[in-house]
Amino acid sequence: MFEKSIKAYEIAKEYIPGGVDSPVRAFKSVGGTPVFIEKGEGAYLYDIDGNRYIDYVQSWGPLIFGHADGDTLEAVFETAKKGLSFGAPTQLETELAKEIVELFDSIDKIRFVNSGTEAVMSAIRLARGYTNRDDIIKFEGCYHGHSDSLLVQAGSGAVTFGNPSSPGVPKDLTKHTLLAKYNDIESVKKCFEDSNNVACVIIEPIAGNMGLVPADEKFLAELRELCDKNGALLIFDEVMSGFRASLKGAQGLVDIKPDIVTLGKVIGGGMPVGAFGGKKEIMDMLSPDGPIYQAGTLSGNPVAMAAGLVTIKKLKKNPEIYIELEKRAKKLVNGLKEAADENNIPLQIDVRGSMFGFFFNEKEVKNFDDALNSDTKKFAKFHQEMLKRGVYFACSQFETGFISTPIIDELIEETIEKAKEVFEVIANR
Ligand code: KE4
Repeated sequence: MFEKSIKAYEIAKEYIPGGVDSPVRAFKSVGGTPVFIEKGEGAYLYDIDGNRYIDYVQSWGPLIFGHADGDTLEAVFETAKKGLSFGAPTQLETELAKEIVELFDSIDKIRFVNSGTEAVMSAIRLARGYTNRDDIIKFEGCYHGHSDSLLVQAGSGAVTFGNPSSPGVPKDLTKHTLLAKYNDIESVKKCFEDSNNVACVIIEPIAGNMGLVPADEKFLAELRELCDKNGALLIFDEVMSGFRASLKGAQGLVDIKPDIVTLGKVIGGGMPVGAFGGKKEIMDMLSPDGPIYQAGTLSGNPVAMAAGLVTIKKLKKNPEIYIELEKRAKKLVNGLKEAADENNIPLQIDVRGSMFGFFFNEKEVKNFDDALNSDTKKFAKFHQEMLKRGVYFACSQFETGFISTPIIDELIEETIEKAKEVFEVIANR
């Protein structure tokens, strides 16, 4: 079933560390060989062995209209014919910026970069420069890309200052990153007691990197108040939830306004795009008008802008898409839950717009400690068995799934039928 992928993986590992260009793709937490993809079409991925999968990863979120969307490809082809990149301003950047600014009350101005990591790294520098403070607060279990200040794990004991979570990240840097517990406002207050030098708090308002764990609205409101009280900026990292949880991401679901927003994934329509935006008085601190430096050779390149523009315009023209995608997401997770219940397998499920998650866990998951109590062995078995049956879920318990427009009810029903088989296999092991 996977012969060619197995061979391709061996060869890839000779030239690329771990055989992949991003670690999660290596299937380390679910076992087996990552399947090498030949092509994507609508709801489906096709691997080099000719297997077809219903794809609930959708490139980790960007492809809200599915693989090889006709409108997006046409925009890319037409724009590419005029040149791939100029390193000079184009009106496409202004057009996409305008589409996003008009949607978000919290964004007066926005700058494009090439990844979510770059967006967050730049937003952190902007917050530090604007407040003239060095410390930041992040939450255990939230992932914001791989810039040094954010590769931090909880320090020992009660201290809130973080330690590097990866070699190569200087302790001198991570001592400026304090860690709080998601959905726990007391832990944030503790961080503000431990530092009077906090530039910003950064949070995924709907966490998608510990599995799907939405923040309680009350918690976000208290977070907003705490930031105001302490003169710190609030950054919503909506790289994943932006245009996925709703047309306005988490900000379309809760009435809390951040000072800076980071975006990515869907705004590139499958091409490399990240962005960070916020109030004019903050954003105007950026070079060339302001003193805070940030730059990028391919930032705002016309081909990526064209892909993002056609995607955002289509979403804005059809906002009812989100109601439909949420219905399908709920149909999927409710079907999984029913099948798991029939086999006495504990499963926690949740949905936010087109995002869905499920934990092999006895209790509701409210933070990273809860998430870590999940049965990752059961998850791995589920992933492997579903893959063999032509269903491609995220290859880690600590990720989120996505419904895109070509994933229609019939495919969700097919997925649920296959999950029933797999839960029986798991229950009878
Ligand atoms: P990128 O640098 O990978 O484009 O974005 C980093 C990032 C920032 N903020 C949030 C909330 C994110 O979810 C991400 C990236 N998400 C992961 C998926 N869990 C990307 C997949 C990967 O690492 O390969």
